[in-house]
Amino acid sequence: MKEIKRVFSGVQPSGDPQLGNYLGAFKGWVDRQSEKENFFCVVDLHALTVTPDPEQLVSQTRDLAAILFACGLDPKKSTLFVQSHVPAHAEGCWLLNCVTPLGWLERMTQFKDKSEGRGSVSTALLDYPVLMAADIILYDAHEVPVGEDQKQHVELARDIANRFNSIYGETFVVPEPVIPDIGGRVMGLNDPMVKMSKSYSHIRGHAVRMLDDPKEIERSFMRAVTDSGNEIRFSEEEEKAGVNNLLGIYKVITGKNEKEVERDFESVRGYGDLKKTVAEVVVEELTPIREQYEHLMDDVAELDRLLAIGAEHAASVSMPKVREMKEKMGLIVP
Ligand code: ATP
Ligand code: LTN
Repeated sequence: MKEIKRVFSGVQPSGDPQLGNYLGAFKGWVDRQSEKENFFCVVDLHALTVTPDPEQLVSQTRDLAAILFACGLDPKKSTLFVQSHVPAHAEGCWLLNCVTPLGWLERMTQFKDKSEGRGSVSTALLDYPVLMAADIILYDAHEVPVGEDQKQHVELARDIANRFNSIYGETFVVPEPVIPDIGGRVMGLNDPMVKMSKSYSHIRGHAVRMLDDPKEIERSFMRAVTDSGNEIRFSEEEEKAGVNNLLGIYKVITGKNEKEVERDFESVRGYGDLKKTVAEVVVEELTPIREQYEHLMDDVAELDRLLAIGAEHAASVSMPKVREMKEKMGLIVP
């Protein structure tokens, strides 16, 4: 089995990427890309589970890839590719379906949340975590950097890897989720009890979108829901969730610890100034990313070329793994 530690993570092209994606996932991917061998994937097949508009899916897939490069993913250090460009993922998913008990999938909280209230959901929505397990284990990834909301899915990937290994013999590395302590859960600005999410980024005041211009970002923060008090401190209390969220965002971006953050706001009077300061650091962080994104989108052919190189490298790792699975499972491999 592989000696070098591998990292795998993915993101769905399911809407406008938002600050939570950046702080909970992309920033950490970029900051640590020199340490290990990295694979990052725009998971368009996962996005299909909720039947998006085809034209929108095309543009969201390119946009997301460009944003990831713009955040600083370096093709020399990280392999970035589009999931559907590497057939091993869909094929591996089918093979893993055959060892995954249905009950494991029915228990997934994301499935329960996403199917709630819908008259009918696709089979693919239920199967979503098996495709995600294939993504991860086909690369023998040791580490999966994700936000808190994905922990249960990575644990399922561990269970599936263990099950396959115990039926067919050692085949997969059993992956570990790696969750950042605070950026792991950025909350909605309109409701600090709900996770900021790109599927809700069209709802006014919910999310800061990564490509919003500075004025829009400032407006979103100024509207952020807080409490009726005026104490600027980290807190687990439900009432302080809004302020806690703003401080958490500031903390991850500045890289300061909680004491230093609270000290920065010691002499600040009222939440208006807190919101303004947090908006400023976010604007400073996102502006170069937006500019680099615009630059990359000026040459879509070059973007597609980079993604094709990524897919080729990804396939060179995952296709042999699928072959090994097939042989072990008793399929004739030509
Ligand atoms: P969707 O609304 O389509 O589920 P999402 O915005 O929740 O999208 P995903 O594509 O599901 O984002 O996730 C991409 C990565 O961003 C994952 O690692 C996920 O854990 C992380 N992430 C998403 N939202 C947040 C958030 N609010 N705080 C921290 N991390 C987040
Ligand atoms: N379900 C993940 C996206 C995802 C993923 C993966 C993350 C698909 N495949 C593999 C890590 C590893 C989400 O963030 N919603």
